[in-house]
Formats: sequence, structure tokens, C-alpha cells
Amino acid sequence: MLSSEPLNLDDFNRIVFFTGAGLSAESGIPTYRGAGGIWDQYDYREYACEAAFEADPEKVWEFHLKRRSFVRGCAPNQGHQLIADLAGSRPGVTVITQNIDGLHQRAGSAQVIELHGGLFRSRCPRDGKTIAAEVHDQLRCDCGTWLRPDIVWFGDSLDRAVIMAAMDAVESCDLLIAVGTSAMVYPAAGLPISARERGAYLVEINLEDTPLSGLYHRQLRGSASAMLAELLTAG
Ligand code: BV8
Repeated sequence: MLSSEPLNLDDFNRIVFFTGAGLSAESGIPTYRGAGGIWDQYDYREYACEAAFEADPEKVWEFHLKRRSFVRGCAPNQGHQLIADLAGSRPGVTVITQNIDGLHQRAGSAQVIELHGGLFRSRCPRDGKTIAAEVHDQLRCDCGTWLRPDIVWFGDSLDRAVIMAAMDAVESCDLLIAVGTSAMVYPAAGLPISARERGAYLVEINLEDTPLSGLYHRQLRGSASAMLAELLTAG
């Protein structure tokens, strides 16, 4: 594990946290890849893509309702809390997450860009209406159409406004801290590249190297919450 003396955050004006499933692993939510990953247990082509939903919406909903009730039973961990506390203590902190679990918001982060949507929202493919699904899982829209989870599946384009907001944030930040992402899924994985090109200082927190580790000025190897605690707590 490389030394991770705390950064002096006062040296930075605009900080982006770019987070992936590894941040939520310590909350008990399985990651996507690696041992025990979601895609190890489920073939996304059967349960989490437009074609699967068209073919059998009930089967896709069964998978997502199971995930909703599981995630409802999970709580934000210290990593989510440290990020939320920092954002609450100073201006210029933005969270860009690939996660759909809503744990950043439950930890108190207000400024969260959800690149891949949210597990606790449903969307009507016909009229575009989105419905919060915190408690009740309404599966049909008032217009009669099957609602679908408001999640960006493989092959779905990301919401244009969301990716533009993420691009603005990474192109104007001077510090980007990636936490728990395998840097495998595009266009999300390319965001730190844009930050680097604009001269930001980059830190990668992960258990292992990723295809983009060479991009980072500092690579901290260890669990997300422990590394964030070392990095963000002064002294
Ligand atoms: C798009 C939804 C335009 C949520 C996900 C061929 C056909 C079609 C598309 C493509 C294609 N080839 C390439 C593409 C583009 C594709 C893509 O990039 N595929 C990859 C796999 C090659 N991208 C898309 O389709 C995107 N849309 O491009 O639209 C388009 C349209 C049509 C055709 C072409 C292009 C949409 C991508 C969104 C996909 N949605 N899931 C859900 O269902 O749950 S993917 C999934 O991966 C999640 O969204 C997740 O956010 C994302 C990234 O995963 P990570 O968060 O990084 O998690 P992962 O498990 O991978 O890694 C965890 C890391 O944490 C590990 O490194 C681990 O070591 C570390 N870790 C673990 N524990 C800890 C830890 N670190 C610290 N502490 C710990 N405790």
C-alpha cells in the first residue's frame, strides 16, 4: 500500500469524487466484477438490458425488485459518510457515481450525478415520466405501459444532461479522487482522462490496479473507507 499522507484539501478549489461499486462493497452490496460479482451470478443479457425487458418485463422486474429490497437493507458506510461530510463542510465538492444504490444521498451528499441512473426510480418508456420507488414498487404507468427501472443498461445511451454535467465537473475540477471502480465501462470510465487532460491532480483508491491506474498521480491500494479516512483527515 503506497503511503497516503493526507492531501491538503485547501490547495484545491473543485474536488470530484468519481465512485464505483467498490465504495459500496463495505455496505454489503456486491460489486459487478470479480469474485461474487453481480455479473457472475446474473447474465445481464437476461436480466438487465432493453432486449431482456422487452422479452420478459416480469423477469427483469423480479431481478430488480430483489435488488431494491436487498439494497434497502444496506446502509451507507464510512466512505460515503466521509465524502458527504467533506461536501457539507466546504464548497466545490461534486460526486459523480456509477452506482445506482442511492447510498451517497442517504449519507447526506446533495450534489450527486448518477451516471447510470437509480435503482429506486422507475421510468415510463412511453411518456418519460419518472416515479420515485422508495417504498411502493409501482410496475405499470398510469398510461398502462410497463414501467422500467430508471437504470442505464448496457447498450443504453446515458442521459445527455447527466453526461454533460459530469463532463463540466471533471473539466473544471483540480482534484479528482476515483474510489472503487474497475475503469471498465464507458463512457463513464473515460471521465478521469478528461480531468487529467485539463491538469487536475488524480488519486485512485482501489483494492487493485485498473486499466487506467497509470493515469493517476497517486494510487492508494486498500479498502475505500480506510483510504478515504487516511486521505481526507488532516494530520
Ligand atoms: C453506451 C447498470 C452508447 C446498473 C451497468 C458493445 C455493445 C454495446 C455497448 C458496448 C459494446 N462495447 C462497449 C460498449 C459500451 C458499454 C461498455 O462500456 N461495455 C464494457 C463492459 C466494454 N457501455 C455502455 O453500453 C454504456 N452505454 O455506451 O451507450 C452505446 C450504445 C449502444 C452501443 C454502443 C454504445 C452504458 C454503460 C452502463 C452499463 N450499466 N449497470 C446495474 O444494472 O446494476 S454496468 C456496471 O458497471 C455498473 O453500472 C457499474 O457502475 C459499472 C462499472 O462498474 P464498477 O462500478 O467499476 O464496479 P466493478 O465491480 O466493475 O469494479 C469494482 C472495483 O472496486 C474493482 O476494481 C474492485 O477491485 C474494487 N473494490 C472492491 N471492493 C473494494 C474495492 N475498492 C475499494 N474498497 C473496497 N472495499
